[in-house]
Amino acid sequence: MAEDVRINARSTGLPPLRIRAARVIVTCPGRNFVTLKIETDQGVYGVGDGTLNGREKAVVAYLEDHVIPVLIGRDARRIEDIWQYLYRGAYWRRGPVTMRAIAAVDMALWDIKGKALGVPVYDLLGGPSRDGVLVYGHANGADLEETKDEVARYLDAGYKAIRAQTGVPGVAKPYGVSRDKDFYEPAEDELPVETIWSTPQYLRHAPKLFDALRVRFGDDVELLHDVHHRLTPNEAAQLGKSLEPYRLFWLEDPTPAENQEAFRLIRQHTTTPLAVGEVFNSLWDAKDLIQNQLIDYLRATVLGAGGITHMRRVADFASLWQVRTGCHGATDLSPITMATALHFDTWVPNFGIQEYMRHTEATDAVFPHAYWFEAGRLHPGDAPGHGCDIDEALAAKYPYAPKQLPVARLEDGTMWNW
Ligand code: GCO
Ligand code: MG
Repeated sequence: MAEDVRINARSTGLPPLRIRAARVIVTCPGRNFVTLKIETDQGVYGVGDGTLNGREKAVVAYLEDHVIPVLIGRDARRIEDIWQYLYRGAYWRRGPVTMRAIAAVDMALWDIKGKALGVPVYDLLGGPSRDGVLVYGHANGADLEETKDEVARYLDAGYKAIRAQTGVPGVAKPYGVSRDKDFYEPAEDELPVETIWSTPQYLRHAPKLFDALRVRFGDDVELLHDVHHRLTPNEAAQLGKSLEPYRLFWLEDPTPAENQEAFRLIRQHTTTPLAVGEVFNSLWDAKDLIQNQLIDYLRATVLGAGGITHMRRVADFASLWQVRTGCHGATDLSPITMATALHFDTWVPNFGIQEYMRHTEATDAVFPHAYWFEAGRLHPGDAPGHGCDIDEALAAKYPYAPKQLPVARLEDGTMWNW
């Protein structure tokens, strides 16, 4: 008689991993990061990122007051059940604070499960779909000449895809142009810096940037550009049309996306690929854009959109309409998010590209990680879990410093979209 090989329906191959403690670590190695550390009774711990640029303390309070108390004693193996508990149990569903708190828990739980099983997270998701994750870097300059030189520098560094942002004549602090060419950090001051925006100046200047870049670098380099929510739908249609000769990889955030229907107007006038979603926090923010094929890339990521557990669903839904991922990866997402996103990127079938704004050396020291850059791609490494940790002793040397993102006004003083 063959041995009874029925598997106990409750066994997962792992012993119960009871959550015995969890705490939030806030550190500011040049900019603020919010990290959740979850410890289990088996000695395995995991870390997750909960950073929300300019609103970090809101996520800290949400985690400390409303999440950690309900985590203690739960089985860390039950990633999905804990996600559903925190999402449905919140009652006040969705929103950037709630979903980043859930994301911090989710990243930490996937990290724990990978460590407990001794496998990298991408193997838990279904294994690699690619060798290395195509990334894009951020070239920016005060004027066309400096921007061209910065693109050349990123090409020399091995990037295959480069976002280009440049100064706009008559606009004092345009989006995406930084003093430090390697590290772009917009949240510079305790109170929001007021910037002025001129759409007419911008619409006249943007095509000149990409004409200059194609003349100097030819067609091989993938060029991206971020409009950063500054245009009306019709203005975005004008811009998309004017940039068609330069074949951008994508035009990002052309107009605010609360009204997903607005993208239909842009789509009617231009074939320039569109990317949106770094400010989205759930599939519901993108559902109409995806199913009406109004975008080509979705910028939501494991931090903003509730962790791997939700991002898998978002990506699968997007794949039905051939929308690809283009995860947000600015410096205000910690190396824990970058590490976790790279495991997601390594697995996800409808991968597009990963943003890669390098962190400072101080940040990389606080968050030691397994991922590395080579020939225009990031590689997650094969450490168990997501491969990123936090050096708590070093983190403690960088106390929280209140910072806020800038705001934007039009030249007549009208509040606008930063
Ligand atoms: C990007 C984003 C950033 C945001 C920043 C806000 O495309 O990387 O637009 O530059 O402005 O993440 O905190
Ligand atoms: Mg952006």
